Amino acid sequence: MYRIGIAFLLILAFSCQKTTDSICDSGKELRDVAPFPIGTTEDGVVFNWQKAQGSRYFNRISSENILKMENLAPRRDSFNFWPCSWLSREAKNAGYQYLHIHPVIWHRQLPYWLANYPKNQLKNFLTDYCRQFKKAILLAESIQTTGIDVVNEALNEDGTLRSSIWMQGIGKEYILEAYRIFSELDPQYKLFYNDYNLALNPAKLDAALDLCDWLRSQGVRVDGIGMQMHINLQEPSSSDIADAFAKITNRGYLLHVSELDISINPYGKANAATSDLLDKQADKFVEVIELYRHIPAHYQYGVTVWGISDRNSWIPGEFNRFDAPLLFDQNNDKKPAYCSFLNALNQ
Ligand code: 9MR
Repeated sequence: MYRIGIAFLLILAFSCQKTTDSICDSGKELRDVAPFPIGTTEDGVVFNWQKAQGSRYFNRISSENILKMENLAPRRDSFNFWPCSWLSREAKNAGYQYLHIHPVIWHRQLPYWLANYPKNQLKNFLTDYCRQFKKAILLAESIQTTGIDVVNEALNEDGTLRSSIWMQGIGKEYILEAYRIFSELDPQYKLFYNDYNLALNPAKLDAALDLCDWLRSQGVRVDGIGMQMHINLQEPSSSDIADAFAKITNRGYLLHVSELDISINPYGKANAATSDLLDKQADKFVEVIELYRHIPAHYQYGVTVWGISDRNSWIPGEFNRFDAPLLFDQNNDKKPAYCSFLNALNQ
């Protein structure tokens, strides 16, 4: 009886040890355990010539701002593609493995001079820009470029095409032209259509899928959909996220959770990150990862968190409110969400 009691206590002690001993204390980080590439963005930091921080935790980097058109075509008469090779080299030196190029054609962060550009010459400009960008990607091979957001945010919330400068000057064909040029790349470069609110708004997701199907029917390559996933603690719900993931993969597209962050203060009512909010945020990060892990592995292009520390998040500046949507806090310390995220990736 006495022996059985000791054995029972030992088993109990061992199992308690196992539960408290989560992967978080093991020295392993996200990139060590993730079954797919796990990305971040930090060119807010590296662009200021500081040392990159994220490669200890993440193995893929997305270009946050540095490869936007305002930087690559700053003057009307010349392109400036050096940031492409610079980022690829810096990312490699910092210890990243993969680069995701974001974005080629977008309606924001355009060069100022483009507003007065003759509309009837826009198509030639777009063609030339895409060709030169494609060449620059091929030359910038310090680390492997795994994917490219060829067109970003072309859709309105009701699923119609956004009336951007590209739509106004060229029409829907601008999208086809951009994918046509990038389709010439070797298929190892995965071509994405990237947009926001795709889980929250099924009409917009359907429109994105229809757009990509249409592109494919025109003979160009579109490999995947980037769901940005700038989400919050309440929305979208777990079942909305699951439905969106399933729709995308059932239609035969790779899925990139491309700009994940989880606002804890979407309505601007909080002014501090309470432990209750941080725990809820951790749970929501886990929810996303668990759902993502359930899609077939060959559709898992990876999950990218949109920044490292709350200090560099785009949200407080853009919406003029307090928020803390990322995995590291203002002091670059890990938040509760980091450990939960790590454990969820390690399942
Ligand atoms: O994170 C980017 C931020 O630093 C910029 O100020 C902002 C300006 O447009 O763009 C942010 O990134 C956006 C991304 O390129 C496309 N999806 C939405 C992201 C957040 O606005």
